[in-house]
Amino acid sequence: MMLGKFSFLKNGKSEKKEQVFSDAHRVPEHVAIIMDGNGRWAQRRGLPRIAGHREALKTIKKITNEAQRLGVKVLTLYAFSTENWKRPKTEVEFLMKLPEQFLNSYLVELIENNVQVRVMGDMARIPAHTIRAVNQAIEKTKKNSGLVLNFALNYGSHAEIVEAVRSLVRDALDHKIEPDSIDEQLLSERMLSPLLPDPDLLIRTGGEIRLSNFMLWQMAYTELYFTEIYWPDFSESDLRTAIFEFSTRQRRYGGIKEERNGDK
Ligand code: V0D
Repeated sequence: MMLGKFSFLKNGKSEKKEQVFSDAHRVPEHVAIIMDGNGRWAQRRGLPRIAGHREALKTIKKITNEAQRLGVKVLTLYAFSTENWKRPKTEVEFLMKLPEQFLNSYLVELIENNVQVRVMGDMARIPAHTIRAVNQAIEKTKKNSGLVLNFALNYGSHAEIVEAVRSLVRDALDHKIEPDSIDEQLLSERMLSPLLPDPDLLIRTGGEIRLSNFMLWQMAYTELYFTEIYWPDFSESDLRTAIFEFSTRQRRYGGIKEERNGDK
């Protein structure tokens, strides 16, 4: 039954598309992606690593469109980690031009598609030209009500948690909060993603099977999906496969919940 429901997606027949969207629990609300394998994709073709990063931008655009089409509400993409500064200076400089390249190519279309661009991470070390481009995109799309396209930029989960704790301790020392009032909710609110739901599905491309300091707090209950496919090769149908796999896991969980709780 579910296979049927998803197989029509491949031919994109719109009459049945409705059914999937009305069955919202089968589509993850928030998908997070670790877009790995770009350098290896390029090297395998005898190209410099940066050619892979450039190709990665096209994949972001394709996957953003498909995610929106499928009814995903938030797409978080791991663009640059706090550990990525260890890469050669020339590669880092190239990477810092990618937000501008991406936005020059696609911002107009993102605006037309009602996408909201957001960024989470420590902007302190990001070059001014990059920040300018990113802020402009955030500003120009902030009133949009469609898919939230959230880039993790100079992001690290441990640093995020440390910052959240510091801000709570400051408030406690200022007698703004009681130490005993600190709970999961309060800590969540000090994270960099306070207004977003936690990711339902994490996809990591490129064959590594680890989280690499990505949204550790937020991913306590996230379904994890790993694929060998390099990010530049990751296609719309690969996204549908990942979401289909997610929906089968959800369905099993739902079954147990149904037995226990009746309705929900
Ligand atoms: C390189 C693969 C989009 C992973 C994707 C500065 C690494 C391509 C952005 C981007 C990067 C960021 C913010 C924004 C719009 C676009 C990006 C970086 C790297 C690091 F508002 N791709 N991308 N940023 N890569």
